[in-house]
Amino acid sequence: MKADKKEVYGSSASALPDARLHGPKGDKLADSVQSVFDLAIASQGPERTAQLLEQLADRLRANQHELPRGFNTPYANTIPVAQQPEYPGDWKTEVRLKSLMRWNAMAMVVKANHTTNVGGHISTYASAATLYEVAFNHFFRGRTADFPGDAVYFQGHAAPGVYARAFLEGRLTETHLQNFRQELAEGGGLSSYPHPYLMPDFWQFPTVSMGLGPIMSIYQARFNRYLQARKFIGDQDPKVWCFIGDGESDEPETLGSLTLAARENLDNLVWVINCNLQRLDGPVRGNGKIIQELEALFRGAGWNVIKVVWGSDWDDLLARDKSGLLLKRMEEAVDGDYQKYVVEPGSYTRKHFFGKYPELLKLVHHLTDEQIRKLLRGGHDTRKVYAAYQAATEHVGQPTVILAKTVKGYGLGEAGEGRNISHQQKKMNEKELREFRERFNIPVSDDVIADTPFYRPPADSPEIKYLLERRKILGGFVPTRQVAPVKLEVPALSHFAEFFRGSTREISTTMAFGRLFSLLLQHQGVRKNLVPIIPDEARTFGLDTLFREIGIYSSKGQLYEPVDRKTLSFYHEAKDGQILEEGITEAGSMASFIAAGTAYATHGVPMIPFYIYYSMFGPQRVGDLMWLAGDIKARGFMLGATSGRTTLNGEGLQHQDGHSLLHASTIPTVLAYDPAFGYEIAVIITDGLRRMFVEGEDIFYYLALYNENHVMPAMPAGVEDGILKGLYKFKAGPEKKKLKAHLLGSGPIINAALAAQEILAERYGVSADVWSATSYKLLRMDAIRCQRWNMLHPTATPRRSHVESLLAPEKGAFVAVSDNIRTVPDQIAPWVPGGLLTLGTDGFGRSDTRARLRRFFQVDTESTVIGALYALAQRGEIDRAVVAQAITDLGVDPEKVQPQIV
Ligand SMILES: Cc1ncc(C[n+]2csc(CCOP(=O)(O)OP(=O)(O)O)c2C)c(N)n1
Ligand SMILES: [Mg+2]
Repeated sequence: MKADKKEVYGSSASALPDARLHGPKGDKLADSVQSVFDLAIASQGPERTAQLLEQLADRLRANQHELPRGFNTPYANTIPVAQQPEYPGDWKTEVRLKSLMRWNAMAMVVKANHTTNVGGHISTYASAATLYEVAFNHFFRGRTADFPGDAVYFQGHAAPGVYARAFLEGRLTETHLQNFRQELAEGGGLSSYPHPYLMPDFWQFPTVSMGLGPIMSIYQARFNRYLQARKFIGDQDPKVWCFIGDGESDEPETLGSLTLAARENLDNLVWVINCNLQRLDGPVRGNGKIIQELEALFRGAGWNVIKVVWGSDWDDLLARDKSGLLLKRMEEAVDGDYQKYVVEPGSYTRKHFFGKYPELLKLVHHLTDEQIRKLLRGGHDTRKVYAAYQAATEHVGQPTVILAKTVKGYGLGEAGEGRNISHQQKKMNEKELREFRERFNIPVSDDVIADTPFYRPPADSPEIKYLLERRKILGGFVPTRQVAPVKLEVPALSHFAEFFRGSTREISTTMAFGRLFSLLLQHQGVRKNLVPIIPDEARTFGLDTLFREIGIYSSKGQLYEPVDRKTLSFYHEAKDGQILEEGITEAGSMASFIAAGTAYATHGVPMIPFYIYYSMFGPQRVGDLMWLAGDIKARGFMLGATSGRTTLNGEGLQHQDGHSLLHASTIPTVLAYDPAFGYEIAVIITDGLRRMFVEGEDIFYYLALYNENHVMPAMPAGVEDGILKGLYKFKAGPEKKKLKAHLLGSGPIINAALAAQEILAERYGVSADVWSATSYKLLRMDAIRCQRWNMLHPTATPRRSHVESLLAPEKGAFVAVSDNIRTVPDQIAPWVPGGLLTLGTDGFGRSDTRARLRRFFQVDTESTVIGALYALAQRGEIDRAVVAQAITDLGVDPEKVQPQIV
C-alpha cells in the first residue's frame, strides 16, 4: 500500500480553516461583520484587528456577559455541522461490529471474574468503542513493505476491546479470550494490559501506567522526525495516535511535554482524550468541566484542539436555538451534573437541565423523555468522531488533541453506566446481561446467556468480510509488533586497545566513558546509529565536545549565531544533528531512550541510545519509565554519571546517589554494572553491543559512572569473563601472611580497598585480596538461578554459580565496601562463605569533601581496614582488642554520628 495521506484518509479537503464567518445563508449581520473585519485586516493589519476584537469582548464582559476567556471556545463541537464530511464507511455494518466487540469485551471480563476473580475492566472500552472503531475502520494504517505503520498507544484499561476486535479478525482464539488475565493457564492467555514483553507479536506500546503512554507518544513522534532528518527512514510520515483517559490527564507526565510537541510542529501526532468525565473513584472535575480545562491548556501550549462534545442529535436543537440559551445552559452545567443526567431518567434532564429556562423546555417539547435520555454525546457519534479524525490527520503544523465527551460504561445500563463504581465493575447478573444483549442486539440465546459465550459471526459473513477488507485497505492489522532481525557490525574489543594498556593519567570513569564514546563515533559499523541523549548536563560530564563534532538535533537548524561560536565545543544545533539534547527533563529523556531503544522494532532500524544523565535523577525519579523500558524490550545504555554517595562531593543530600544500582537491579531486563576502571567499561559496552545489536537480546544496561579522578590500570590477563559476570580478583594480597581477608570494591571506592590492602599487610599481618565487584545484581541472579535448579533437582549434581565457584576455594574473611547502600553488595551475602561484612552509605548525603564524607559513612581506607579486622575477630582469628587498638591508631571516632536514621 502506498502511504499517501489523501489516498488513505480518503479526502482532499483543504487544511485551511473556512475563511468566512459561519451562519445561515443570507445572514446579513454576519456578512456585515465579515466586511468590517476584512477591512480592518486590510487597513490595520492582524495585530491591531486582534486588539480591537479584544476590546469589544471586554465591553461584553463589562456588561456581565459570560465570555470564554483566553484559550477557551464555547462548550460545543469545534467542527461545525456544515463542515462535517460525509461518512465514508458502511455505517450499519460498523455499528454491528462494534456491538459484537462490546459484547465480547464485556464477556471476557465477566467470564474471567466468574471463576477466578482476576479482575478486568468493562467500562473504559464501553466508553471508547466508537473512538477506536472509527480509527480502526478508517485511520490506523498498518505496517506494509514500504510503510512503517502508524503507532497506536491504546488506553491500557481498554485492552479487552482491542482483544475483542482481534478475536473477530481471527487473530485470537476463544481460548485466548477465555484465558484473559490468566497467562499461566494451559494454552496461554492474554495479558491484562498492553505488555510487549508478554505478547511480543501483538502489543507495541505499554500504556497502563497512567501518563507514560502520553509522554512516550510525544517523544516517539519527535523521534520519527529525527530518524527522517538523519535519513534512517523515508519521508512517509506515520502518525502517532495516543488514546488517553481524562483522569489520566492529571498525571504530570501526560502534560509535562506538551510544548515540545507544539514547538516541534509534530503534526504526525494525534491525541484522543476520552472525556467520560470519570476516573476510578468518581468525577474527574465534578465542579468544573474537564474538556474546557484541557482545551485552555492545550491551546495555550500551542496544540490544535478539536472538541467533540455533542452528538448529531443535538445539531437540530442547537440550530433552532437562536438565543444562544442552550449553549449558555451547556456551559453552566458542570461535569457532576452531566454525570447525573446519565444515570437519571430523561424526565430528570428535562426538568433540571432544559427546565432551567422555559425557552429550552419549549425547544425539547417534541422529544419524549426516552429521546432526551438518549441524546448522544459526541464521542459516541461515529460521524462526529470521523470528522474530528479527518481534520486531525489533515492538520498541518501542529499536533492535534481531540477532546471527546463520552459516558463511562456506555451501554451497561444500571450495571454501571455513568456510576461512580463504573470503573471497578467486573460482574453482571443475568438480568443485566439480557439488557446488554437487547441493547446491542447480540445473537445469544436465553439458555446460554448466563455463561456469557463469545460470539463471532462466520468468516464469510458480510460483517467479517467488511472488517477484514477495511484492515486490508489500511495496510494490515493493528496492533502488530514485528521484529525483523537486523544486525550491526559492532566493534571488537581491540577497537578499544588503549583502555587495556591503562594510563598513569588520573581520570574518572565518566571521562573514560567519554573517550570510549568518541572511539565508538569512529567505528563505521555503529557510528551513525548512536543516539546520545543528554538532559542538560553534557558540560558536567565533559561531553560538550560532542556538540561540535556531531551536532545537536534541531528540526529548525540553528537560526542564531551561538555566543560561543569561536570555541571548540560551541553549541552547535543542526537539522541532522545526532545528539538529543533534551533540556531538563529526565522523563522526556527516558521517553527518547525508549523511542530510540525500540526503533529496531518500530521502524526496523537498530538505533543505539546512550542516555547519560545525573545519576540521582535516574531510577529514583523515572523508575517507572525504566520499568516500562524493560517491558517494551528497549535496548541501549543508561549511564548514571555523578554516582556515589561520597564520590560526588559538595552537592549534598538531594544529589548524592547511593541507591540507583539497587533500583536498577530491580528491573528484570537490566544489566546493572558498577565499573571501577576504564577497561571494565570497554569490556561491558563491547559485550552489550554484541548481545543487543548482533544477538538481538532484549536487555539494556545501567552503568554507574563516577567523577573522581584516579589512575586507570592496565587490564590483568583473563578477567573479561569475570568483568561481565560481576566479580574477579583484581589484585591478590602478599603471600606468607598468617591472616587472610578479601576486600570487594566497586567504582572508585575500590581505591579504598587497595589502600586498605597495604595497611592490612604492613601493620596487621593480614593478606587481603582485592576483588572488583562489577555487578552484584548479575552475581545474585546467577546464584538464584543455580539455587532454584538445585532445589528442584535435589539428587542431581548441584550447579555452582559464578560467585560460589570463585569464593568457595578462598579462605578468610570477606568484606565489601561500596559507595552505595549496603543492600547493593548484600545481594550476594547468602553465597559468601562465612558471611559478608558490608560497608556502605546508608542514610542521606551531606555537602562536604570526599574524605570527610567517606569517614562519615565509614567507607574510607581506615574504615575498610577496621572492617576487615572486625570480620577476622568475629571469626575468632584475631583478638577483639586488636580491632579496638586499630580504631584508636587509625583515628576513627567510635562515637561519631550515625548516618543511618531509622
Ligand atoms: C500511574 C497510575 N496510577 C494509578 C493507576 C490506577 N488506575 C487505573 S485506571 C484508573 C482510572 C482511570 O481513569 P481515566 O484516565 O479517566 O480512564 P477511563 O477509564 O475513565 O477512560 C486508575 C486510577 C494506574 N494504572 N497508573
Ligand atoms: Mg475517565
